[in-house]
Amino acid sequence: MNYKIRCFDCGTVVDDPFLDSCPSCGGVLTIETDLDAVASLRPRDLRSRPLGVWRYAPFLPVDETRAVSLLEGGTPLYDCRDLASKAGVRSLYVKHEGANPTGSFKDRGMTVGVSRAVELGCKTVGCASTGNTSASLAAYAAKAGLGCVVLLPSGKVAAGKLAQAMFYGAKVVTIDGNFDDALRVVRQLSRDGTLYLLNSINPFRPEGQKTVAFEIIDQLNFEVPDRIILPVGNAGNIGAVHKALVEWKTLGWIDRMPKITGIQAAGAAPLVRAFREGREDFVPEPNPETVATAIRIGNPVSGRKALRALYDTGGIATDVTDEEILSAQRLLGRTEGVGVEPASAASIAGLLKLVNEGEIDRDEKVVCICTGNVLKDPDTVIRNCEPLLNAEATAESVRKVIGA
Ligand code: AN7
Repeated sequence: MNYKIRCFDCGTVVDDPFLDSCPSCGGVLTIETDLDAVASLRPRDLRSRPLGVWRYAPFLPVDETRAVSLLEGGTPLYDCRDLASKAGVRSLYVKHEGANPTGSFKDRGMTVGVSRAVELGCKTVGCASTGNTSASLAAYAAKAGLGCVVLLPSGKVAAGKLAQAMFYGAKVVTIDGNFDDALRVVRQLSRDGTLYLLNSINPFRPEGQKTVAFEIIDQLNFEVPDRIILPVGNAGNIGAVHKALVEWKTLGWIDRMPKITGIQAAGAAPLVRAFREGREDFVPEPNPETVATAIRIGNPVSGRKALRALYDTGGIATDVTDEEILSAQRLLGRTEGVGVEPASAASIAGLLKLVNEGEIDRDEKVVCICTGNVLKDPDTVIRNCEPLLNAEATAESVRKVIGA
């Protein structure tokens, strides 16, 4: 595939593959897909390949034959009828990204990002992370035989994610600061050549993340949903979903755009504030705080892409409290048997809130993207569920404690 690396803000074409922002304006970079190169394709041409990221190889800017893959994507799209009726919408689908190889949506971007690193001949890759990016990068670096360095905000990464990064053999560095501080430092390490940066500021990452939107449309047999709701932290994913839909709309593969709807945690919601004021730019939140540590981010690097996605599709952004997040997480688990981590449940919490407020029409067909697996953050689950029951080793004692 032919493509150009372009500045999202000023349009400058960037040749140096190691830059992490626009040399003219400092803006965030994006890949310009050459849609002429895929214009003769039809959706059915892709259907002979298994559902997953690499079904969509003609839309990805790396050589498929040298892909570093753990068979990512191809995640379930659940038709959640009981939850739909509880939420009060016509139909509700949940895209369970926790079913990816390392348990989060990050694997879609990482297969493309690490393939790019190999293509460029890099020896060491790295990222800052609230947890999932580090877990994913560590696994793909292991698969590719690359060194891996991850910078994590000290004390604020869920146990499952920390365990994964350590397990796959990355050098795990905890930083005295939050995610935004860690990202600032890792960008310096990238500029001085210590590592190849694989945060979503690297435009190859969102290219892989586009495929979640392709899959949703594919799984719905090209019947476009009215709305796609997803949690927003650093805002890589929401911009990627938008880019995917624009590409297929441009090709005529879909005839309309779903309203893209972004949900942030109330303590880390700079983009929601900007959206409410109708601004193209946002003011960072200096002290982000939320139980959903995955999206505990105050200065989203791709924030401008997120705002564009919302405005272009007539979507909405809103924030949800920690309580709303935890209660939506339990509701999804106990109604549908789908276990997601707190940040992912923000999309469900946002749906419930926006239906109640009358912002989402009860006649809509909605897809919620749930980005990570419940096992990522067992401590939060255990803290927020009913306490364990203990019994003597007799049937009588068990009957008593379960109230039978
Ligand atoms: C479960 O791992 O930023 O808006 O460093 O782990 O694309 O940032 C994770 C983000 C949503 C937000 N849900 O996605 C990281 C990191 C889960 C996440 C998000 C994240 P973006």
